[in-house]
Amino acid sequence: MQTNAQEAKRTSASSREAVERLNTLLRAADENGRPLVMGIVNVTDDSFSGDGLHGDPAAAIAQARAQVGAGADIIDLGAESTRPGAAPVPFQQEIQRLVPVIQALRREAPQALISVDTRNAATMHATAVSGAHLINDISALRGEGSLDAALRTGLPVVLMHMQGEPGSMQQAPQYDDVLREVRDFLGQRIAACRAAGMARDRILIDPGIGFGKTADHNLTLLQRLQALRALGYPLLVGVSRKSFIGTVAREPDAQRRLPGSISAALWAAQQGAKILRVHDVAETVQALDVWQAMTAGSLTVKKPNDSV
Ligand code: 9MG
Repeated sequence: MQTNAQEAKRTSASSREAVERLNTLLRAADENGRPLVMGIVNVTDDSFSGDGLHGDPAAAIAQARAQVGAGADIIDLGAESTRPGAAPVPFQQEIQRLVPVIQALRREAPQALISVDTRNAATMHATAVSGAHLINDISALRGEGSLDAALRTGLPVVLMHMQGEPGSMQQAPQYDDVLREVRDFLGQRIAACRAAGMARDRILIDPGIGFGKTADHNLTLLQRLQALRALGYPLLVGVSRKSFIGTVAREPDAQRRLPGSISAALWAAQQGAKILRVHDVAETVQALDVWQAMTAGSLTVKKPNDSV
């Protein structure tokens, strides 16, 4: 049986390793001129994007393994649906769904970093102890106790912009100036994390495409990603199968939005996104291979994991 002191020491060593591994991959991504790929694995009941695995850990493990095989650098595991209109999931259920998947991935795909998509402080703690490497919080650590919990895990965090709550965020999103408001919000959340003692190299930011935004708001943000990069933190962008793609391409079926998703992912890469969050890993990796070779003007395609 481990004492609290032993557990704290082990957790701090593994969180230091997580920060180092993520930053090594981000540096490799910079050197190679291509973003990292984060595969989406949803252990949820939701099947809006055709990605819900009905809370089945074995299916989640198989999907994550396949994504790592297809070239994902990071796997983002979520147990609470964040699609518009979704209801919150109790943290006990979230932990119950996530922990077995994290433990299996640590054993079976040790080369991949494991991200946990959660807004709950208790889930942040439990999944960090189980071996997660990154916290992806769509509410940018504004939930009760979540900034403190994330801080104590020692893990890197993704701070995402969202207007409102998933249940109602798409009802009437409104901004005077979406770019300024998203940039100011992210700046304030960075400042809150830094003031609480979080190191610079633990923070990533995300404009939150589709979270309390119309198609026009999303397009403005994607057009001006450079202005968010100017905040000085690595930018994660998730466009995969999102509704603005359906609006632009007149495609109501989320599962038929792969071409639009790849087009938007390459645009984000061109604007300097450092991590792309995607459902279709193999297809996105192939698109990035060709984009990278064309950018370099040579046949050399170096992937982040080649250099680490
Ligand atoms: C959980 N989730 C769904 N969409 C997302 C996005 O665009 N970014 C991040 N960080 N998480 C997301």
